[in-house]
Amino acid sequence: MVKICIVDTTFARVDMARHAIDVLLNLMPGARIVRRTVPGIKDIPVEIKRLMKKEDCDAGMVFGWVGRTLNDKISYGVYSLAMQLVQLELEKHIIDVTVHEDEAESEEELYRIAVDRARKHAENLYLLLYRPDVLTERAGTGRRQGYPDAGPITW
Ligand code: RDL
Ligand code: RDL
Repeated sequence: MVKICIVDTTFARVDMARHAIDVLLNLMPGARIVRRTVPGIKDIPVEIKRLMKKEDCDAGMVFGWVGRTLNDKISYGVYSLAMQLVQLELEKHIIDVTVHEDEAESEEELYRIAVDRARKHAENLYLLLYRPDVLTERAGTGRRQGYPDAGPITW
């Protein structure tokens, strides 16, 4: 039975994990999901690392929301690097689903980006675990999460 650890934040303005869990359980009906929530992105790396070890999860997903200010962007840089280190140390994939608040002006568009990114990256986690062949088939096809696919460049 596959086990997926999830950490998200109260800082986020959309409950992205809920949408990702919906996709994960559709693709992997037997999966066990363990979820924790922390205040902000800088609290995620230690929480997900501890949870992955304690629960012996096979893979993880983290959900971050980055505000519009320079301080927020610096926080994201620190967080993102820490998440890479956690993955290298655990030797397990932890998909990073992050929405930057300045990706869109309207709340409607931000919501659409957040849900689409969460759902598509949940599928990506399934593919990383069970269907790496499908990802290889998609190599070079300009896939995007949160937006329509950019598509391939053929020349
Ligand atoms: O450890 C407590 C906080 O420092 C931590 O929760 C931070 O992640 C909070 N935080 C910031 O301090 C900040 O400047 C966050 C952001 N920006 C941000 O853009 N998104 C967050 N947290 O999730
Ligand atoms: O762990 C899931 C994703 O976070 C990871 O696949 C990222 O590499 C996806 N990604 C971004 O989040 C981003 O802001 C990518 C880019 N930009 C990018 O420019 N090129 C990528 N991925 O290959």
